[in-house]
Amino acid sequence: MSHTAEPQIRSLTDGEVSHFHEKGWVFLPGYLDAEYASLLREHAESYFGYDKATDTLSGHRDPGVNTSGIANDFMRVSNRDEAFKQVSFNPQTERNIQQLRPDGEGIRCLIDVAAVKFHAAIGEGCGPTNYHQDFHSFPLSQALSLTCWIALDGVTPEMGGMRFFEGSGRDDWMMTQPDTRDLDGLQSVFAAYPWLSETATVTPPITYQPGDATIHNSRIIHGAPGNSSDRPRWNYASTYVPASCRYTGSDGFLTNGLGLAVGGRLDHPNFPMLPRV
Ligand SMILES: O=C(O)CCC(=O)C(=O)O
Repeated sequence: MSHTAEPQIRSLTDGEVSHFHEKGWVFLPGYLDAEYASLLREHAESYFGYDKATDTLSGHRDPGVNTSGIANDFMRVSNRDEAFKQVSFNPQTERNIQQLRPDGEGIRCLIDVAAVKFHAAIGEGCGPTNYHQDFHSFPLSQALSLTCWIALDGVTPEMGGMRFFEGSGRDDWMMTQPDTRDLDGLQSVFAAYPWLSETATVTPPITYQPGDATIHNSRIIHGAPGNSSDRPRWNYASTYVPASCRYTGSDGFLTNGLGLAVGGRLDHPNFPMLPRV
């Protein structure tokens, strides 16, 4: 899709960087300018076949869209759409990620995803995001990847604002994954990992304005309630790793079958470097 606008992505404050290091996540109000967030939402609406005026699915959905009970997503939308690419591969994004996870060799993007958690009237993809840690999906020597999750429209708690188990990433334990228990509620997580109640505090579901973002590390337990509102929840999430990280050879849906050398770098077109200035 074509567009002419340039995204305005702001830098991080010292307080935000400290919060991330201490808590494993950080809320970034006004991270991307709201106008550009709305532009991305419009592009996403068209890929997902959603007509805002009538609040219906038009039936035409891009073949890149995957549907599930939890959310509908379009992985690597930046390969198709320059407007998304200008955010996930922006030099300011590189500077921001470097502040949180410095690497002299640079930063790679592992995956970027435009997603929508629809509302009940649409009837699909409105379920809760089960509580999980991300690093199971990424078999890398430096497990601490970062995900930047940008709201493309307002997100209220009822729409499924993200929640984080602050403190859950500090200890040397991990959730089993995939967890056969249905960890879609806070109580089910505490029941499965009772010691968490002593070490972790759960944040309330976050309210986002268009362009607000959170960045979380891949060890923190996080999830989201389902969308019980009457509006879709739109977001764009990109996951970054330090370029010096190496492939461990373990199972991972992004790395399986790519012919990556165990112990080698992620030199593969699926994992491009971010530009530096
Ligand atoms: O969008 C959500 O509800 C969850 C996203 C998530 O788990 C992630 O970005 O790591």
